[in-house]
Amino acid sequence: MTKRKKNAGDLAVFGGTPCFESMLHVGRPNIGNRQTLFARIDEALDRNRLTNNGPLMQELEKRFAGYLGVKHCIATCNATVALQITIRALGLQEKVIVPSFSFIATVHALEWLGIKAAFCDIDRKTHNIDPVQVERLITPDTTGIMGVHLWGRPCDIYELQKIADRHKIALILDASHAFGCSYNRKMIGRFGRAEVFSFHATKFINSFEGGAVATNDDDLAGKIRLMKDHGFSGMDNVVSVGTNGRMSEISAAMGLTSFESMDRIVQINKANYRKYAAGFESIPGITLHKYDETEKCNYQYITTLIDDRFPLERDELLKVLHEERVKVRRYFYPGCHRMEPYASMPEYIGLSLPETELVAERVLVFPTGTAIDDTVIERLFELLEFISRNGTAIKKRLLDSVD
Ligand code: T4K
Repeated sequence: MTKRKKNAGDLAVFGGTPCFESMLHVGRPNIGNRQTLFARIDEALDRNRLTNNGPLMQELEKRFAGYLGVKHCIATCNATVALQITIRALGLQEKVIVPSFSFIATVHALEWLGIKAAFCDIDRKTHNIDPVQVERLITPDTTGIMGVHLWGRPCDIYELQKIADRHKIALILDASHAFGCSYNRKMIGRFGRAEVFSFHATKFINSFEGGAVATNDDDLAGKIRLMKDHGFSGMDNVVSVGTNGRMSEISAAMGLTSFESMDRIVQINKANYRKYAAGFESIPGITLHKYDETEKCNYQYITTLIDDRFPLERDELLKVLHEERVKVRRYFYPGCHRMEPYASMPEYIGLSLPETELVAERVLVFPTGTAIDDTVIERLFELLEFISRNGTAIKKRLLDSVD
């Protein structure tokens, strides 16, 4: 770490030395026990079984299903393909209601299958799909609702399920952020027709690339298993349409090893979250998006909103922090409805989702995970306090540098 900053000119954005020697990342992978990982990879190599329903993948499915308390956990190559397969296996068509404030994969999965997204606004307090708005979007061609547990914070499953039941449509949940989280003391993975997890490298536990579908529906699970393997039912016997959604053995090795470190990772994430929470108390204009600590949480995202009390705009702060080697992210700006191809589609031109747009304009996600510790967070808060105190001078110099 470098010496303390005394005036605005010491900021890296104006030519000073960056605060951190190496970049701090939001999605820095948490690496589990390397010896265990290498031993598992060795076993796979010795067996000459690298993919296609291998024993490590089967072990992962069994252990994850047990942990989630769900009948079926079907491992996949990633969450995007898992969503596509699940949507297809459920027979969804025409129109599905989905929040615009999510990673673009949530919406692309629908569009890829020729299904129209009915973009729904969020609840500002939770950043999750707003059931009141969902109800208003239902039309005769609506076949499903896709909720997202954004940041690992469960969406309002109870209300969404009631709406789905009332209209006899499917509820499917994108739980990419929510492995290890609970809703009303029950693990996420048991709700709706199915829930989909991501184990991408940037997730708090990972399988390099990977995902899974969790469901209690035997029939649906059977369809998904077939579809993720080109519809093969045994050798030479294709019985349904399918794709390649398989999880490889090396991914399963990483997934299992990562899973075994989960408690330690969550402990670190939680400690980081509490340290951030205390720090943000003294920075007017940066508000931490809180987790419900009475539920199980993975604490993998440190999400904040920047408001007018902070002297810099969100994007100005992002620029200053990036130069200091703090790679904060403005997930999921500007909202899927404002990204291509959706922004140019006639049905979405002029679409206004005020809550989504407000949150997307203000959101800033900070680094956490096992690569971040108390010392780093303390240094980060010294920097944020410095920026907050010297905001007027910094803003003026930023504006001058644009002219
Ligand atoms: N639904 C939701 C709600 C999702 O959030 C996602 C994925 C999906 C569905 C689809 O899941 P998958 O099909 O991917 O399983 C990242 C991830 O790529 C993406 O998986 C994730 N959501 C999204 C929220 O975050 P980016 O564009 O931020 O990735 P990237 O490469 O900029 O990485 C983020 C940071 O992490 C960088 O600062 C660098 C660091 N990093 C990244 C990787 C991959 C590392 O330090 N090491 C690494 O190996 O999307």
